[in-house]
Amino acid sequence: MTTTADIHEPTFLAGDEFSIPTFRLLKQDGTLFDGARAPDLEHDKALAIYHAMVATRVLDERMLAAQRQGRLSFYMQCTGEEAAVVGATAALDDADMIMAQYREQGALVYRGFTFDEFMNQLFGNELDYGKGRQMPIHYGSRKLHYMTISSPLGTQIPQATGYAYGQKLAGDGKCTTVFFGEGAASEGDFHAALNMAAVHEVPVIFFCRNNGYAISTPSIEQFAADGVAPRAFGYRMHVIRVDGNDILAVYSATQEARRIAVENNKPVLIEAMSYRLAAHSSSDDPSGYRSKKEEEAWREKDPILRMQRWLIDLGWWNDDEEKALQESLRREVLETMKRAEKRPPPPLDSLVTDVYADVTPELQRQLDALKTHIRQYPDAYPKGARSLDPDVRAGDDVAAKGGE
Ligand SMILES: Cc1ncc(C[n+]2csc(CCOP(=O)(O)OP(=O)(O)O)c2C)c(N)n1
Ligand SMILES: [Mg+2]
Repeated sequence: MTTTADIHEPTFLAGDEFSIPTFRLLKQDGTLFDGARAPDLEHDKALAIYHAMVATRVLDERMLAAQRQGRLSFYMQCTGEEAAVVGATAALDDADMIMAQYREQGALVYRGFTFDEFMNQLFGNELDYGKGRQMPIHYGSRKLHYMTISSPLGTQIPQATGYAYGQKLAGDGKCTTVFFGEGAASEGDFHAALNMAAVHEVPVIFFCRNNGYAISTPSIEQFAADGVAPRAFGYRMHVIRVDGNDILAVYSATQEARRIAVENNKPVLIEAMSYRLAAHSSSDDPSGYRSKKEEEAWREKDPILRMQRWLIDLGWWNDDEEKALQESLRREVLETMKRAEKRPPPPLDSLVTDVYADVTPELQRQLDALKTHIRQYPDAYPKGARSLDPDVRAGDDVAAKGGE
């Protein structure tokens, strides 16, 4: 425990003496601030980062449009926060664990999750790793060390501490990065996670995306303190606030955070200041709670444009390449979407086959009752659904033909 000096007057402190600066390297015009030094980012890696940011933006635009056309039930965009998410991921080892909230698809794009894999989850078809049991955007990939998304806010934060504790015990030189919004940081789980991580000295990076809103609640109405960063002091944890729209600053801060986490077994808190440029989700309409003027001011700080200008200045990118990239990504999104839409859903039996080692009699009874119901009311179920008999392939579908 820290010993402190005695005082003999009741003197209260409110933390006002702490003012947390924001780490910035890149100006919006693509040039560096005076005295700023760009991190070591070689040509291929810089372009891989840029490619992932643009791919995330294009995927988000097309999938929101698909939701509006009624092809998809739900979607969430990362728009405006691509630098924070992709920049952080690029600074990690590819085998480090990532536990995300739900707006971090850029991390998956960077690690190589294919558009086909995105689409299979979004449409809940037979190739979806989650077997169609979750809403769209609940991605996960064992291969890419990306824990499956779960909707209840904050649950992934203490899980990250636990996972990182396991990594420390294994001594494998890996760490865990957990992403969450400034809104989720108001959950009790956030505090439990930070305290446990600091006490047990585990290699975890707490990456807070402060994007200004928790659905319709602006961050100024969420906490009285100066954002989320000062909370680290309460747990005696390293902390940095970074401009989340500055790809170089995010990359550099996360690289250093990883070094502290892995070499010293110390947790680190990063607060990335950004803005959620799109609606909270496809079910939200921000015009009811914020002005176009505010959105426009942030559009001027677009992280993709900022990086693009830096790349063009270096001679690593040009307008023709930009146009070709945009076109090929759009085409790829549309092609993969069409493919995924056509695939049948997972077999009905998969609802119960891996809940327990063996299907329990009660689950079997429920499955049989469901099948009876589908046979009775085939028109109420999606056409093209697989046969109720797992041995019969789609096409020989019973429900789609109007029942047995
Ligand atoms: C425990 C819990 N409470 C409430 C919700 C509903 N909810 C979903 S997203 C959200 C806002 C989260 O805001 P933030 O953490 O800032 O993330 P952002 O959406 O801004 O990326 C809320 C309240 C939930 N999913 N889980
Ligand atoms: Mg938020």
